Amino acid sequence: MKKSRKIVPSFAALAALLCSLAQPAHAESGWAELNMTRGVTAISRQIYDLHMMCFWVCVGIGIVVFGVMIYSIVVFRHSKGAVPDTTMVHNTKVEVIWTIVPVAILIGVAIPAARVLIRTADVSNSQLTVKVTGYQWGWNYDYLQSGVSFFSKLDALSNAARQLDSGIDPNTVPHYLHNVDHPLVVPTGTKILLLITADDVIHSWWVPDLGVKRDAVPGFINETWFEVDADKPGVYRGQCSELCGRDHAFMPIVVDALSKADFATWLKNEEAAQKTQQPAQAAAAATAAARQTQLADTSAAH
Ligand SMILES: [Cu+2]
Repeated sequence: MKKSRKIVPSFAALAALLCSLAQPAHAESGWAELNMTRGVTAISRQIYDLHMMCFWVCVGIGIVVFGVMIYSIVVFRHSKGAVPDTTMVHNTKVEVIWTIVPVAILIGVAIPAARVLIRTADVSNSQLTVKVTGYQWGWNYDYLQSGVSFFSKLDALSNAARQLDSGIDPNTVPHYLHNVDHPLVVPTGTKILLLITADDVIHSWWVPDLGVKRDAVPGFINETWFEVDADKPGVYRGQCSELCGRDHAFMPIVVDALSKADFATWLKNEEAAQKTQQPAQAAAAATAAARQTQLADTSAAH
C-alpha cells in the first residue's frame, strides 16, 4: 500500500513531463528541443529527414528484436516446462537471413546518406565566398570578393556576466553566451561558400539551422556551403564545437541572414566604414611603432 502511494505521484510527474514535451514541433520547448532542428536550408532539411529515417529504422529494429526476445522469455520460460534444445548448433537458413537482412538495411540507409553527403561537398557555383578563421576565442570573417573583414567575439554583456562574482544575473542577459559583437552577415537565397581554417588550435564552425558543421584546422582549408531559404531571413546561432581550450564555451557564432537588398546595403556601408577605419588604424600603428623606437633609444642611451 505504502509502495503504491509513492508510485502514483511519480507516474503523475512522468505524465506531466510527457504532456509538456508533446508540444507542437514549432514551439520553443517540447519535442522540438530534444530533436534536431529542421533548419532553414535545403541541406539542413535533407539531413533532418535522413536522421528521422535512420531513427525509425532503429525503432523498427528495436521493436522486432525486443519483441522476439520478450516473447521467447515469456512463452518459453522454465516455470512453464520449457526444455532447452541443445542439439541445434547450426541452421544455414537462419544464418543466411540474419546476414542478408542487416546488409539490405545498411545499403538502404547508405544510399540516401551518400547522396546528402555528396550534396554537402558540392561547392560549385557559389555566389559569395567568406573565409572563416577560428582563434582562441573568436572568429574572423573575410568577405573575399569585397575585402570586408572583421572579428566576431562574445558580446560584452555576456562576457561581463560570465566573470566570477560579476553580480549580473545571466538570466537577465539576452541570448547569454549565444551572442556576439559582430555577427556574420549573409544574404538569403544565395549560395555561400565558406573556407574554414584556424590560426592556433582546432576549432569547429557549427550552426545547426544551416546544416553546417566543419572543423577549422590550422594549415588546412575546409570547404563547405549553405544557402538560407529566400523567405527565411533571420538570426541563426551556433557555437564552436571542437574543444579548443579554456574559453571554448565562450566563442559563439551568430549568422544574420538578410534579404539580398538589405545585404547589399550592409556590405556597402561596411566597405565605406572599413575604408575610413584603415587610415586611422595605420596612423595609430605608426604612432605606436615610433613610440617603441623612441623608448628603445632612450633605454639604450641610459
Ligand atoms: Cu573553438
